Amino acid sequence: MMSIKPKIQILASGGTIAGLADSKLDFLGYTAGAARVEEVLAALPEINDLADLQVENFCQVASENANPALWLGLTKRANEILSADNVDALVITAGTDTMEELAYFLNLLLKTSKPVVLTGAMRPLSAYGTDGPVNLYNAVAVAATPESQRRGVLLVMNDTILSARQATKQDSFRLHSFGSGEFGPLGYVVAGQVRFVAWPGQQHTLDTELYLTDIDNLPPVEIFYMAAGVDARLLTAMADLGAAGVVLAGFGNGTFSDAVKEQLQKLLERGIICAVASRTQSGFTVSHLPGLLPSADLSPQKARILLMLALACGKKNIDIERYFRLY
Ligand code: DAS
Repeated sequence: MMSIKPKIQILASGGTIAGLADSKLDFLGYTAGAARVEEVLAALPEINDLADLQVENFCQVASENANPALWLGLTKRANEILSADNVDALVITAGTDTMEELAYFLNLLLKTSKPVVLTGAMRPLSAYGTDGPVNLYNAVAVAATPESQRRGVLLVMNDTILSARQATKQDSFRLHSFGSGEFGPLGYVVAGQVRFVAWPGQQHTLDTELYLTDIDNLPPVEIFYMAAGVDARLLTAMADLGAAGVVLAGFGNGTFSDAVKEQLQKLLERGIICAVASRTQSGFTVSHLPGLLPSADLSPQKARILLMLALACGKKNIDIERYFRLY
């Protein structure tokens, strides 16, 4: 009997998976996003056994140059692709430096139950032992699996399936760079064999109250990183430069110095929405100042994404506090 393959669209946005250098030993100084995704696929004829693929090069950037405007454009295009009847799932290739932010951004805004999988690489396409082609193969295998539906946006790197909300880049150059800390992976994928072991714990995609149609611009939200003796006046500088919100990467469970407290109070009086995350890698935060919103267990960089989107949708403190717990 003839098997019907799923129709999967690959949307490429650059990164190391499309990185090229003159030397096969150049693992660090290559040009990210130099190749088109067709060049990655050329190394992978077996991928066509998994799915009927369509490809689109949305952009070719190094993800350190990504920004909310680019993420908004990518999200709009992804929503368009996912709404087509002839597309069963979407795979997005991206740079790993800000992949966790893009993944969470999509997780909050895409309105679909179809699988959406992000992948990239730690070694450029031109290097010995590049992980890009096998990561792409595994990402397509995960996207082709009906079990991936309704799990929110997934991130596939180094044989591991992670939730967009929890995934974080936790190593600067090694292949096992991505993890989810104490939350653990959602599953594994080895040479295209997929095994899920968990569901994401928070609401995502169809279940969030954040809609792209409400969003034209994202208000600026900055991160202030606590360190002993840090100059608290920099918080006021952020506000003076136009920040609509500030995420404090606090100590421990969300603490900060008296000097920072004084500046935070001034920001709150000016109507700037302030949230507190933790610079620790696990656990949750509490609010040590009235009006300061605890980000639960979101990292500072993901708390910033949620705060930006909530502010863009015109949400107020009461909703944003709820979103930090639910999303
Ligand atoms: N600089 C990196 C980026 O594009 C390379 C990578 O890891 O993809 O994010």
